[in-house]
Amino acid sequence: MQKEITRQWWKEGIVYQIYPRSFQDTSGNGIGDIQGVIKRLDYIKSLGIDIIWLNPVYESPNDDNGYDISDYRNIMKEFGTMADFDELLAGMKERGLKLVMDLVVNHSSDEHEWFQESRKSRDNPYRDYYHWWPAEKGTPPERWSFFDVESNAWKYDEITDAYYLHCFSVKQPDLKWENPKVRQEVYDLMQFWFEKGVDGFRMDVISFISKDTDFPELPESYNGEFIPFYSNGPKLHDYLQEMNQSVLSQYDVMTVGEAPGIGIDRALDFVDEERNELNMFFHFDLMELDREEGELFLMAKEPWKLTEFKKIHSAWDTVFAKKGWGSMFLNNHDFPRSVSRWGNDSKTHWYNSATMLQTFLLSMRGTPFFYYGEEIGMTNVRFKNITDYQDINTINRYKTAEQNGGDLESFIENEKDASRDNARTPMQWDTTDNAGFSLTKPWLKVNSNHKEGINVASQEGKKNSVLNYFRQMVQVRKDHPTLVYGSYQLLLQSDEEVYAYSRVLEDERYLVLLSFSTKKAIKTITEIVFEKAELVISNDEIYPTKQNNQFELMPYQACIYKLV
Ligand code: TEU
Repeated sequence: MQKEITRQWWKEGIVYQIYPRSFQDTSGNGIGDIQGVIKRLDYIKSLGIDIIWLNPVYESPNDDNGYDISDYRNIMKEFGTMADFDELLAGMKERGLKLVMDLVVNHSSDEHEWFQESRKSRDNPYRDYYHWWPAEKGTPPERWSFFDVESNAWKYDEITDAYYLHCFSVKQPDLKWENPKVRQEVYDLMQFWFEKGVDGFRMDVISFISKDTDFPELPESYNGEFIPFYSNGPKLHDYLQEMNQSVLSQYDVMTVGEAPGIGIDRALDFVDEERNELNMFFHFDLMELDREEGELFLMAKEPWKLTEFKKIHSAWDTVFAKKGWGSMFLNNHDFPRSVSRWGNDSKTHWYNSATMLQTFLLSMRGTPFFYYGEEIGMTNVRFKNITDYQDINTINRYKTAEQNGGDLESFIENEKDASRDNARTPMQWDTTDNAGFSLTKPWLKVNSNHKEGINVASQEGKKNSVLNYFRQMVQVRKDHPTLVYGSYQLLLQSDEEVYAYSRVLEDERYLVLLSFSTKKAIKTITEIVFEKAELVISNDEIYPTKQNNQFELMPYQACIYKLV
């Protein structure tokens, strides 16, 4: 049955994520800034995208590059001023671009005034803004922390002889959502940004906000995986509904929650329209595909399989077939570059695989999220020395390995594929020494392949460039609402070389063929009946075959056909 279509700008829009630290430096300190984004607005507009998601730009001591916020109503000094921000927003509105900000409210920085007050005394008015465990109760029950060298989420604080909870670094204490004052503070700051005119929020680890504040010992059912355990908070949906009622429902805005630990079975709890919570969320199933079981940062020994890749996307499409709406992404600031991870960044296959993956994202149901540099096929940097890494995640896990006498060489081998810094190297604008990102030494080394064609300037005037294919494919999605709203049917389910599917809306049908193989592939589509397949777009030459339903694909070729 065809789902009833409710058209929304955030369903039809294409998102471009900007990690401002790495996008464009204009102040000359080696760090990207807001003026840098302003400088590149015409470029961004030229991509055909509609929405920018900006990673955190708020005041922050940068323990975790802006995900540790010390003032939610001010701009990070390295990035500029509020006047710069206002100029950015105005420049975007002029160009018809929407702005989605990052909302990081599971935790704040320990340098936020709330925490500074909270730690002063046990009866401070802000005490209850955070989770404290008085030392006289003994050592608190085990909780795991992402960026803690000891993996311990409890940090002892001498001033009040108590421990505070930090699911991320020691400088990211968790806010206590159980306190209604905290929730009101969050709604107020959201309102502040909406009143300025921002168009929505991407909500950082929103699935973690609710906690059992008795902090019981881990239950018997606990299986060693903290992420799903953290995302199972008892009041999570009460808070999201309250947030919706208090703020979101008053504006025409887009919300996308980052939801580690949320599987298919709980998906609709967040996005079923009737529940009035969020519009979309990011699941982590794909991000776990090439990782060891339960280990988000450890590459699996076995290569990932295309059939599994298809299974994940097909299953998630089914969840939202009747209710809710999905999101599609292949990389972001936390995960390696898509072409290196899901495609093939060797010289031979780079162009086809980068454009094939773009075709995939732009021909699936669900809002597509691109990450800066993906439009030019930026690749993993694969740093060899620990001194080149800047990410707290890599650095602190390295320290842990060092302390435990772990194998540091294999640690670095793993980080070459897994580290978040792979995705954070500066945007490659041209072939000059710092890739046009900055006139001084960038905060994180530039990938040297900006000299070999992976940069905007070299690709701009070239017909067959990853960049220009991206623009063309964006236009294809815009011209064909079936690719946005149509139903999805998986074809060639058990094939390990080609991902094939149809998209159907009323009497319009499209066939999408994506090769994930380094070899030529000849496939016959038998699941659907058609007489003629008219080509809509392809990233390689088309080789006609004898039968109508047979297709020969070059390595990593992508084609979309209209079926008649
Ligand atoms: O990430 C949350 C998250 O679940 C991380 O585990 C993510 O999977 C990890 O970074 C992968 O390496 C969010 C932000 O996206 C991340 O940048 C922040 O560091 C984190 O929250 C804390 O705010």
